[in-house]
Amino acid sequence: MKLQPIERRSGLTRREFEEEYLKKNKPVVFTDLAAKWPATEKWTFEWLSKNYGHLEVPLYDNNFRKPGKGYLTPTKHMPFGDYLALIQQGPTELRMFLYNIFKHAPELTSDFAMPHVTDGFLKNFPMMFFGGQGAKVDLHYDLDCATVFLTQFQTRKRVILFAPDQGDYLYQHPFTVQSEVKLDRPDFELHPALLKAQGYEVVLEHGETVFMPHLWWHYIYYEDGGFSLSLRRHSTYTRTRGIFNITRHFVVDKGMNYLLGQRWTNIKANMAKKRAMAVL
Ligand SMILES: O=C(O)CCC(=O)C(=O)O
Ligand SMILES: [Fe+2]
Repeated sequence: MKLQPIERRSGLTRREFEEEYLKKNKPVVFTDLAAKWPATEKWTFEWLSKNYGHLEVPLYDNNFRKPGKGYLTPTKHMPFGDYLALIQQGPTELRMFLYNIFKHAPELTSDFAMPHVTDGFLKNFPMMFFGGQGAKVDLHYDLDCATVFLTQFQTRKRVILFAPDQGDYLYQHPFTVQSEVKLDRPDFELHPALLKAQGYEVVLEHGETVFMPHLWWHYIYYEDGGFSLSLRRHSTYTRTRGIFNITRHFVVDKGMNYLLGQRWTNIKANMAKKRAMAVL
């Protein structure tokens, strides 16, 4: 497996970004896209806790994708303030996502702005992700196929990306957006094709934003407990493709998981293995 660093750029104009990165589907890290946002100063653990600590939030551990009854359901709920204290204290795999904090705190949306570097941002879909030190997001690509601008706050987060054409080396599970490999402890005996995968890597610092082209694989590791904001963008193509993926996910994958449980996971794993064998 070969990972090259993602380029860091500052002062990118719209024209430069669109020509050099967006049109080429090439990732980049903006060091200053969020420089003028009030959020970069204001959103500290203390401030969030003081103002929104009372909100009851859903949390997930790494088992939320395990087949069966608990598939994609939260592990527990807790007041947001307690959760923020927990991720500041030390390692925990508990993450908070799929919770629209902006619905409960709409004023937070005035602390950032849609980037000027291109069009098509979904103004109504900002999302926040929280995790403790050591938390990880297994390798996947986003179901809605949007292009993602992920901005990191306060602490560091490692992001590993692979282009869509690397799917076979990554043991992609058919009918889903999930890869079989665990990038925190890669097993090259189990997954020999992974050795051939070529990707990109960066450790995002406070205030930095990574541009992830649509359909790109991403793995995320919380170097420290912290949080990010994702802003999403669509083109006509990504929107159509996204609707297809979402339908497939809910109809095929959730349906088969319900019917077959662990057997469905095994079937997907076998198909992933066959595809990887073919590219070895
Ligand atoms: O940063 C995270 O915790 C998850 C981010 C992610 O998967 C995404 O923005 O699509
Ligand atoms: Fe994602």
